[in-house]
Amino acid sequence: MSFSIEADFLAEKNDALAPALAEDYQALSRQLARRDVAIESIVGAVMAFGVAIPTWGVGTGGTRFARFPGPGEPRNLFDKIDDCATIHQLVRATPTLSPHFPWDATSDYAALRENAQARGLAFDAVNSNTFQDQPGQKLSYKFGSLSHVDAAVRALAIAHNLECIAIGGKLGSKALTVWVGDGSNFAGQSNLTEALDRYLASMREIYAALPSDWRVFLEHKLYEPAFYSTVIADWGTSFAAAQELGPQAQCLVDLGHHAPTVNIEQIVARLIRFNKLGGFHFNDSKYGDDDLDAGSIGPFRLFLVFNELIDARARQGAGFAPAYMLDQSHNVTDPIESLMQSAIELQRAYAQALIVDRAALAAAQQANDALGAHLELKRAFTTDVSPILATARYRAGGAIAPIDAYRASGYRAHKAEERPAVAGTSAGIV
Ligand code: RM4
Ligand code: MN
Ligand code: MN
Repeated sequence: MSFSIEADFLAEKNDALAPALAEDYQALSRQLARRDVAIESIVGAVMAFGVAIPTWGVGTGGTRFARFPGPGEPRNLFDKIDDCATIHQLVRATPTLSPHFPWDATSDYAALRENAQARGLAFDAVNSNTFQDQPGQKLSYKFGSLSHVDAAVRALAIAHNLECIAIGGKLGSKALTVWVGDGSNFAGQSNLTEALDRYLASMREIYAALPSDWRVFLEHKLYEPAFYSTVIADWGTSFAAAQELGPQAQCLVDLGHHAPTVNIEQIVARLIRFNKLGGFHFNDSKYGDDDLDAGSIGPFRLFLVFNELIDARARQGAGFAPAYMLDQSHNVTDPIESLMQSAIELQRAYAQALIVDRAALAAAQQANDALGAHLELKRAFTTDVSPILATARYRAGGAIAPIDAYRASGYRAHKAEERPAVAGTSAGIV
């Protein structure tokens, strides 16, 4: 028997908190009404918000030095689905999973899809992996994959991506995310132009295999594992590659994949302008690809990204729908707690962006009132929208206080008993 959190248990926890939440909600409702914001429409929008959980995120992550496995880690994709379902049960903001292959490989994808569906979960973008060699692999990705100098290695990497599309088809996915670690560690090691040409030629073959209702997301990253040059290092290269490939190719912005001082919200605005923003890998970072929890370092920056998204939606309408995914590595926390809190932080940034007075902001911009415009953003950002988020969760059947409820349930301790540690688990990233 696999432990899950009972509805009665959750209801009891919520009952204790509901009266105080109602009071806070009323107070916020009056505050927002004075600013002509109808709180109910924000609650509705937050309830409709969804972000995909990366299957690799429910395992404990590691650093380049070590991984310290936690108790009750998921041992396979079915365990991961249990954890993702628990997260969604409590936060009601994570209805999809983004799987990674071959980490999540299994023999029966139809059964997998049914299992997820039965837990109320669906599949978002599938991620390919040509940055590691798999056991028994004949050719190595040590010196690259899609851009490798050897056509046989490129063919292997292309075939893997085609397999990911085929698996995604069985799971109901509509997108493939391609991140390659290809690059070089020494000046002169790689011909910078030819490496990009080879990448593009490989991507053309992958693009040609996409079903017509699919998209392919190109994920750029400044450095690591390559430390001198990376083939798809920045949004400019990613954009140009997506442009060459065609309309089904779009760019994916992983927040941690930029130089520390780069203006990410402006990159987002640029990609939107050229219709090439495919989606996000949300996380936070202080130095590099730290994969810290979303909103834990720079909540204002996260808000500014959502501010661009709301601005774009106002401009482009409901058809504007980038894919939202988390991509984090949890080294020192319980991954379930981190993922719940991260989803909530995204909803917070989203709700805050929704209450920006766009007319007042536009007027201040038009009048060159720099501080006035800035204060419009700050007014939204400093509004505590927590009662909106809690109310959205509560109404959707989730937990008013998800982390407290999760801790009180003893879920992790139960899983520690049910899931004896196995060697070579694919959970987490080292
Ligand atoms: C990379 C990148 C990819 C993710 C891998 C695990 O740094 O962010 O999106 O698939 O890590
Ligand atoms: Mn990523
Ligand atoms: Mn990354």
